[in-house]
Amino acid sequence: RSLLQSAAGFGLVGLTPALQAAAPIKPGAKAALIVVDVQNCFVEGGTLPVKGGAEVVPVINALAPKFQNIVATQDWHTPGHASFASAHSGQKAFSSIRLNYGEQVLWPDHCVQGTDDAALHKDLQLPTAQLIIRKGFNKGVDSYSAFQEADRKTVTGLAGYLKARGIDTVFVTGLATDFCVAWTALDARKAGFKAYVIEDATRAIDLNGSLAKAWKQMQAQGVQRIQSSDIA
Ligand code: VGL
Ligand code: ZN
Repeated sequence: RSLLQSAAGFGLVGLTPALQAAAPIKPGAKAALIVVDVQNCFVEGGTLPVKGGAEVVPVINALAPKFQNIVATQDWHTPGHASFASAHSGQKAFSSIRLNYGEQVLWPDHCVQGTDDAALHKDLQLPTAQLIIRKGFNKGVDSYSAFQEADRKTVTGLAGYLKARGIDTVFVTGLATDFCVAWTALDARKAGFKAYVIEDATRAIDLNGSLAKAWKQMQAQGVQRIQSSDIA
């Protein structure tokens, strides 16, 4: 036996949990799939396209039949919304400014209420979804999270809705991993839910390291990072 083989042999006991495939997760009556912002604006051809954004559609469509509870969200901005660079003179998209509630990334005009750009992706199949929650409709306040606006005070009502229906666990999917998905998962934890992010059912914007930062924050808050193949 080489030194390496012995080390591997002795190490096996300690390594076992990492080597074992985790048992599949079966979402029950107390779990909800949250499908975040799978809208035309966030896929190729939209106003704020996320690289590979449309690739989440078949993954989410395959997950949907495994859930008894499904909530979809739509980014739903007013024209001239405070999160648009165009609403601030001299500001460029993807830069950052301070608004009265804190730091705000400025985006191209996107997901304006009632436009085709803001519609859910046409191939998204969620016939059993029970609630569509719209967010970011207050002109002066952004809302990445499906639970709470960026002022960190105004709630959307989603936590109350889920709790009233006995739901204690959320599985977050959609766009974008590092903004609306991450903020939704983090606020789910804050509101006392068990939270998973299904990584291959998301795609990221990744602006100045935002994706790595988001995963780090999520891990620190107990959000579990899983793959769609982990769901039974
Ligand atoms: C989002 C930027 C601006 C998102 C929404 O859905 O992640 N990102 N508005
Ligand atoms: Zn937005």
